[in-house]
This record gives sequence, C-alpha cells and structure tokens, in this order.
Amino acid sequence: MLIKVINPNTTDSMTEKIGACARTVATVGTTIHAVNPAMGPASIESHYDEALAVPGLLDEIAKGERDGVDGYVIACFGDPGLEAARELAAGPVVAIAEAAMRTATFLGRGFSVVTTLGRTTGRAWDLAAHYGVKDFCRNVRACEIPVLDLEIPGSAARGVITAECARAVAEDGCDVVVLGCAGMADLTADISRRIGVPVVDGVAAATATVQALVSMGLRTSTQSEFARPVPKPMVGLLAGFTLDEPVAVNGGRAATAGLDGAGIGS
Ligand code: 5HY
Repeated sequence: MLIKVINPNTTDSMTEKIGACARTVATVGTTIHAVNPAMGPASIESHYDEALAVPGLLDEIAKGERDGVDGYVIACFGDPGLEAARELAAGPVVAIAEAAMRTATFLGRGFSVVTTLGRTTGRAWDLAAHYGVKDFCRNVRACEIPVLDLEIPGSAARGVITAECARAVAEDGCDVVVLGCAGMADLTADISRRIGVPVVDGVAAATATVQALVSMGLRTSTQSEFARPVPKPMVGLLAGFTLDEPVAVNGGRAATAGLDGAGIGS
C-alpha cells in the first residue's frame, strides 16, 4: 500500500519530520511518501496562508492519482482543502485535526488542544464542531509559538509546549491532550511521559487511519457531495487546474490530469 503524506506548507525540514513520524505507524507492506508542494506558504498560521496552500495540495493529489497512491494524509492542523481533495482522490483522504480529535475520543472523557498561535484557535474550535466532537473538547490553548520555531533546533518551543500541555491537564479537566500542529509530531511521546496522560499527534493518527481504511477496502463515497467535480475551464494563474474529462483509471475514479496531460498546475 502506498500512502502519500502531504505537508501543505513548503518547509522541507518539517516534511521530513512528518514523514519520519508517519513511518512509525506504517505496517509491513505500507510505503510512506512524504512531500510538500513546490508552491505555497512556508508555514500556515492564518486563513490567508491556508487558502493559498490549497492549490499546491491539490496538485500533489493529482500527481498521486497518476502514481496509483492508495490513500492520503493532509498534514496541517487546519485540515486545508480536505473536501476538495476527497473529490479528486480515488482512495481515502484523512486530515490530521480530524484524525487526532476523533482518536482522542477513544482514549478519555475529554481532550484539550495545544496549538501554536492564538489566531488559529478559532479554526480548531470550528473543526471540532464540524466533526461533531465539540462536546469532548475541553479547551483550545495557544503557546504563541510561530510554526517555524518548531524547526529551530534547541529552541524553547519544546519546553513551552510541554508546560502548556501540563496546564491543560491541571486547569481544563481534560484527560487527553491533542497536539495542534504537524510540526509538534516528534514531541508526542516525551510530553506524554512528562504529563502522564495520552498525547495524540495527528500525523500518526491520520496515517494509521488511512492505513486501516485502505486495508478494509474502504474509500470516499462518490454518491453525492464527493463525486468528481464537473470539469470547467479555469483561467489565469489556475489554468492548469482545469480538470480533464474523466478517464477510468485507479479503481474507477478519473485521473485529474490537467489540460496538458501533466499534473494540475505543474
Ligand atoms: C500545521 N500550520 O500543522 C499548522 C499548525 C497551525 O504550517 N502546519 C502549519 O498553527 O495551524
């Protein structure tokens, strides 16, 4: 099975960290291909960043469809472009916020999310409501650490995040903690050991979920909302994102080749 893990920002070091984390849950026979788009924001910390990360993400999905990818992980805690990706991909697409939040509900009575910047907490609350797990969410806390500080070796980020997770347990009444950034994936085990409750990282949770869905032979329903979009001309910068007329490949769902037969936008 081939799982493509897409870091929607363009920071290579974070993509490597995300790939290493995903491989910790890959079983025998599962290959992890961790990538980031060639276009888009270096980190995603606003609605603007998130919106502009989506074309690059969809381009990677299109390439994956040509390469016969079995399933996808969207490795950004805002779950950018998830629904659009599900419309294009033949296999299942799971994003890390949804996977982490749902996984946390298996492990305790209530979870708190610990994320990077305060301005992203509203998005996390919106996602908890959208996924129907808001009743399990005790709080969404921010460390006011820029995402790319997580890439600086020896930065204070690890200590600040660990302290915020401990405060969540002490003050929110949660018995599970969810890490609110893909860039925190490598901190999971150490933080859990220090604060004494399960700590969930979405990269591992999403990878394990995709792996389980593929092994059960399950994929996104094309019955209605996630049916393939109707091709129509895209113009300007996005001309290359014009979908071709569907051709039956990859288990029945059409390859999303662009006008030039290459990948969308590339
Ligand atoms: C993430 N941003 O997981 C989100 C975290 C955040 O570039 N990768 C990013 O702060 O929303």
